Amino acid sequence: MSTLRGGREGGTVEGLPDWGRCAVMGVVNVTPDSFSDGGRWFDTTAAVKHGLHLVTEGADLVDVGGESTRPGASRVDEDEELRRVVPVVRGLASEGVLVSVDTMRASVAEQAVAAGAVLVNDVSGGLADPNMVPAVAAAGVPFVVMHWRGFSQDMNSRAVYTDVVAEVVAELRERMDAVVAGGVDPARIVVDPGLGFAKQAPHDLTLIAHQAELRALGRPLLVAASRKRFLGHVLSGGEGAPPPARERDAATAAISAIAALQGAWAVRVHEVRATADAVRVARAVEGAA
Ligand code: PMM
Repeated sequence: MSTLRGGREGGTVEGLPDWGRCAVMGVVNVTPDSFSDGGRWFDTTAAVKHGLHLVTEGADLVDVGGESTRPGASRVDEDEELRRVVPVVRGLASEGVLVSVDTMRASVAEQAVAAGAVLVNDVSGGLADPNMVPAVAAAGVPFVVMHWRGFSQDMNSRAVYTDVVAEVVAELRERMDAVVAGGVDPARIVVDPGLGFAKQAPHDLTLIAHQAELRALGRPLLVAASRKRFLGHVLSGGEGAPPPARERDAATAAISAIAALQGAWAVRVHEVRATADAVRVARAVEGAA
């Protein structure tokens, strides 16, 4: 019997297509300082063009964000976040792209949905803004609930676990319950372990190795490993300087294949082409099992 835990079990999310394999979410960070691609798409026209390019490379969804969440980052002003995000969402949605909005603010989520976004991706899982859960419930759109322990400025100090898998699962379950109690349709919830958020490299790797336990939460899983610190750590062997973020795309594609084979619903990546290939290969292997 096969030991593969197939992607078809990744589940479906009410309100979004079933792609029949792990979906690919391409990232457009409209920020001057994002963790891995900051400054490159900090202009509406360039950002829309980049999002369209990611679709041609194989992205099923494009995630648009205007606030950097790299470790140590301070918060962006609400007006500035709206100014960055909404026109890019509108531009991509008007071209028929399925757009997700990456924000911790209810106002940004609401205006992005009004501009055509079909999914709200909140790295705080609704904790940063008390108006977020009611806004998502009212909008009736899918919602990504990520594991989060606090804002980026001091999140590294919160990377303390006795059993990272059990604690992340328990904290995510708590958030899922709160989000459902707040009126969000459980069929529209996606969960995400929040790789790199209040986590050190060994925590991230352990969570990937134990993806089946996260899937036991019973909702589709989003895995967002792209270019993150733990990959730099793996590539440098923990010694010497890690390769820069933009040289971590092959490592990212490796995680995409692993996540897809373990049944992730979607992977969120900056460089789409290699991951689009990786998830198709994973699906083919799974089909042959
Ligand atoms: N990571 C980043 C931004 N948004 N969204 C979800 N759902 N999960 C993540 O892990 C996540 C995210 C930070 O990465 P970036 O600044 O390099 O895009």
